[in-house]
Amino acid sequence: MDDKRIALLTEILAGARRVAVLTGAGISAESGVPTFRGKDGLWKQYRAETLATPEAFERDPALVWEWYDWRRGLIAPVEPNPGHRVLAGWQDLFEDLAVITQNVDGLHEKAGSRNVVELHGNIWKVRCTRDHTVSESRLTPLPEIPPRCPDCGALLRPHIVWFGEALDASLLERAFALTEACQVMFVIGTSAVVQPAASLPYAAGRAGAKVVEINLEPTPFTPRADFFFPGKAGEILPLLDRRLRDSLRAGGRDAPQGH
Ligand code: BV8
Repeated sequence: MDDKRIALLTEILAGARRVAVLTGAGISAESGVPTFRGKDGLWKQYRAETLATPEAFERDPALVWEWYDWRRGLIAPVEPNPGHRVLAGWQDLFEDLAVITQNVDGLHEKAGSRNVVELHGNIWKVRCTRDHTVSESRLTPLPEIPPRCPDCGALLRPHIVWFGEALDASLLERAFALTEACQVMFVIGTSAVVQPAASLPYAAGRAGAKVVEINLEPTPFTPRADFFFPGKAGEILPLLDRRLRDSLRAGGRDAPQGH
């Protein structure tokens, strides 16, 4: 890790009040949650993009629910990793720290993050296809596939945004507002291709924020990043956290040891 770059970023962070963080599947990889791209993105022979669509659900709701039941079974036992925990800890270091996630695994909240915008929904929530009531369901495995609404018997669907479906307008608005108001934006563990989430880092740059990307490998956004730290989020974030807290304490700020 380039020490001079870390020192420069730590200085910028020490003066920042509003920070926004965009996360993707990569931040949960070290917790054991499969990512979308690459060999992880496969379930049986289906690509995630073909199962996570209203058409697939229309065609075969049981198959789509089998896939979500499998993912819920994978996610239920896993714990947040040091990457999630550092972000939760940063809530006490900045005046405003918001996490905008594409992940549906709920691990940011599990790590203690309070200000989380779940752009693509949450795998532990279901929605009635008749009256769109949203409720929580944590049963794994699901006793019945496809599950039905306990009130009206209609099919339940995951409360998740599928490809070709619009995101919740108020959540998207909030994500862009947080992005355009921050002084520093982190872009962590996302391949930065899925829209509209992938537009957020560019909006932050246009609004004058410093954008910091952390990823195992460069992404289409990397040429526009002010800082790019290649590597694992669960290793790089704790390092940045230690350096930031050291510099804040050196500056007389009360910044207790991190997670
Ligand atoms: C919409 C919920 C329209 C599902 C998800 C052509 C051009 C532009 C756009 C489109 C287009 N064709 C279609 C579109 C639209 C489409 C889109 O963008 N498609 C892409 C593929 C081109 N977008 C949509 O369909 C959106 N809706 O446009 O609606 C509309 C508008 C108005 C009215 C009606 C309709 C909806 C998008 C949301 C879909 N739902 N998830 C579920 O989870 O089941 S998207 C899903 O895929 C994830 O949520 C996430 O957003 C995306 C996966 O991306 P990542 O999270 O980044 O994960 P990935 O595996 O790709 O990458 C992981 C990265 O981490 C890698 O870079 C890797 O190197 C790195 N990494 C790995 N380990 C680590 C790490 N980094 C650090 N540390 C590590 N340890």
